[in-house]
Amino acid sequence: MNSEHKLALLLDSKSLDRELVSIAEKVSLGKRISDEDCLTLFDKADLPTLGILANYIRENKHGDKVYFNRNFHMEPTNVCLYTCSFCSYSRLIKKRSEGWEYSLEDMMDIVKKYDDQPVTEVHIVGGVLPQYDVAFYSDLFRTIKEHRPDLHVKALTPVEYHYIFKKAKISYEEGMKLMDEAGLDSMPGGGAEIFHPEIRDQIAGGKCSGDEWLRIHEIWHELGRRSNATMLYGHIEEFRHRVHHMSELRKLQDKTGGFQTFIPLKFRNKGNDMSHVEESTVVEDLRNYAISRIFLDNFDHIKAYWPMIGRDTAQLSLAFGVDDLDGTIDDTTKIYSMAGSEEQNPSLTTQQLVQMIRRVGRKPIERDTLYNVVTDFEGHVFEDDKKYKGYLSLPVVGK
Ligand code: V47
Ligand code: SF4
Repeated sequence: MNSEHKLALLLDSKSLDRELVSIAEKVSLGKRISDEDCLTLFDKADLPTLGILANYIRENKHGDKVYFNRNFHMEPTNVCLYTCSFCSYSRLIKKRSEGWEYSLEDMMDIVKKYDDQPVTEVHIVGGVLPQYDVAFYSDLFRTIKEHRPDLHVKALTPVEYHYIFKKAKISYEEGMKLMDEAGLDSMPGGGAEIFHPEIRDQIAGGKCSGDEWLRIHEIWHELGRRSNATMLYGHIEEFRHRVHHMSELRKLQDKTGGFQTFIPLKFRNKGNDMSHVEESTVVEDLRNYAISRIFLDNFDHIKAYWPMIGRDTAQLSLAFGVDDLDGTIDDTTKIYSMAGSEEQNPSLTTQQLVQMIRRVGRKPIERDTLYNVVTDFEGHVFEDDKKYKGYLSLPVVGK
């Protein structure tokens, strides 16, 4: 049964809550749901219902395609001036000696390690420290581009940009223009956490506000460039805060169209000041993916960051609105393993990622950062595919 038939059955159902029927009707007609509808989904909708709605939208947009890219991460430092209570990764400036602080040369040594590998993107993010300023990052972006012009530099978030522009006494507009000229290609989605001040003031350690985060993305989009957006969920926020967060993103996207992907990030509670806060369940994680797919009608992609949630949940998420699994990665990020993520040493080869997608009946597509197709793996045979043979004919999860 395809996703359209399932939605038709849902609409016919006599037992479905009336408010949910009205939301399902909007979805079937391709109409936008309101903030109130979104809260109703969080409050009332069970996982199977959400799966039918989200999968219908996901398959209309992307069919069976699942995107991933080949990237590596670089983290200049894990020492940070800020004190976000969910962060397991940063070392306070007082404990500086326990952390790392790379120079431009150290960073370039990392870039050069990938010289003979077909990676298309470097993802750069880390702690905030005074020596990592406008001059440092401009030099870094320029040097990377001189060394490897085709490598897409996806770097830093409004958290760093707000800090370095303030320190340099330049406006956001001037600052983002300088970054553009230095070689920045796009911005990752981090630092968003939860925009609502009721929550942000408690967890975000004094870093940029929700409005400042949104404004820096807006300016970047006005320069004709693209970025991603995240939401750190499953801690002390309520559903209404998630709705507010996604609603702010949807409004900005209506204005600029510059966001590519929404990435819900599940809060992990190991080794941070919020270890007493229980983590969300897998059911809640899947509900959250599905609701974001239904609500964010103007976002092309919903990404599940597999190192954080693990491979099994990542596979499941593909039936709940997700169409992107981030990258092959290469054990180069410590942000999540230190917070207790499923994957302690996240690393998957292209073949493993392709098989992971095929095993749930979807079609793997390697993309670049801007979603141009690099390789369509349709019909592609790897040398030792035989061991996966039994799985390749399985129907798509949920079909
Ligand atoms: O902003 C930190 C999150 C983010 C924890 O744009 C935590 O393609 C859960 O934004 N539990 C940074 N999350 C990472 C990020 C990202 C990741 C992958 C792809 C992209 C993209 C962006 O990590 C931070 C924060 O929200 N984070 N600590 C934690 N304990
Ligand atoms: Fe610093 Fe980022 Fe950690 Fe906050 S989340 S303490 S800004 S490294």
